[in-house]
Amino acid sequence: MNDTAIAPSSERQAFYDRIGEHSLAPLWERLHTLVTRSPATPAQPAKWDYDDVVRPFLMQAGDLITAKEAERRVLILENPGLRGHTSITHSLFAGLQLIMPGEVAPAHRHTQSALRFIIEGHGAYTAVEGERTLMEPGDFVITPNWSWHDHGNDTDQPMVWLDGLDVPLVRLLDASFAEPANADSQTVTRPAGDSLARYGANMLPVDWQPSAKSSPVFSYPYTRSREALATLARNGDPDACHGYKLRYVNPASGGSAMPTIGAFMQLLPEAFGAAPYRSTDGTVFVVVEGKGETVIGDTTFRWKPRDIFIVPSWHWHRHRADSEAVLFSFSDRPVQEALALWREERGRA
Ligand code: GTQ
Ligand code: FE2
Repeated sequence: MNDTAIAPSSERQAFYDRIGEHSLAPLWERLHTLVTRSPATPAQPAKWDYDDVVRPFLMQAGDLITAKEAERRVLILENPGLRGHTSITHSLFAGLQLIMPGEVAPAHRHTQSALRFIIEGHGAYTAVEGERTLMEPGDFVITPNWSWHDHGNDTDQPMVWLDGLDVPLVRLLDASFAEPANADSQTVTRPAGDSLARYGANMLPVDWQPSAKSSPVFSYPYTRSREALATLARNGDPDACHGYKLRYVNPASGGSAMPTIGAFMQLLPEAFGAAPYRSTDGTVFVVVEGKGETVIGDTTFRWKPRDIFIVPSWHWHRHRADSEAVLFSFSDRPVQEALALWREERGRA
């Protein structure tokens, strides 16, 4: 790859200046940075240490501003290669949201899709379209695009979760719409657990036809995901790159839970050393259980529960688990697959 632009002679530069005044530019000065032989993301590998770094700052934010005033009290996990862009990968946003006891994050809706992956606290709720879901660590909860949602904490402990949204993707497409609700909290119209019973028991209501592209199940409890992984680990051999890995699905379609964001959970057995892997979907990982490390390129990131790390597009990486480990992850893979762009490559162990 040749990274250096052809040095323009002063005559060429004068020409560029003349055409620039007419909103014209020479493609030949830029083509090599656009149509690259392989992905050249500005996103960098990075890790956020939850217990020692992020959590103390998050609690300080709790003293600084209320959830109501902030609308959402979130610390953005901003990729060091994308500072100022509010992005963790080129297409995705991630942040850690804190709700203190007694607080409400007021109801609104928007065209951005959101996932919540619960980090700490027990029993605060997210309400989606009139149904409250109580949250526990390891639960995966979705807020499909254009669905009303508010969050509230009726417990006596702080509640923290990771937000994953397609904000940068929607910005790229200039397709953002949003509106606040009339009241801070939605009226509860269905009991907690209703959508899980209705759509999440490997059954669907007879004669029901999906009206949206997102999953009708709002909550994927950790107890169920964890049990599935434990059973897989007892019953067969791990994948060389992923260990035991499952993806969260929309039960009505078999596709991802939301059209723009794919989410996954994997179990790495004790002392497992994964083979190298890379794919075009830059991926955010959250450590749920266990200790280990992930080597991304030539940097080793040590991790423990609640740490968050990012593997940018097309970066070779390999996971190693000291003790049995569980990793949650999300990426824009469904978007890339729908557009026939997604690629992966496996290396030798
Ligand atoms: O909880 O509704 O991190 O609308 C960013 C935008 C969270 C939310 C974020 C949002 C939310
Ligand atoms: Fe929101």
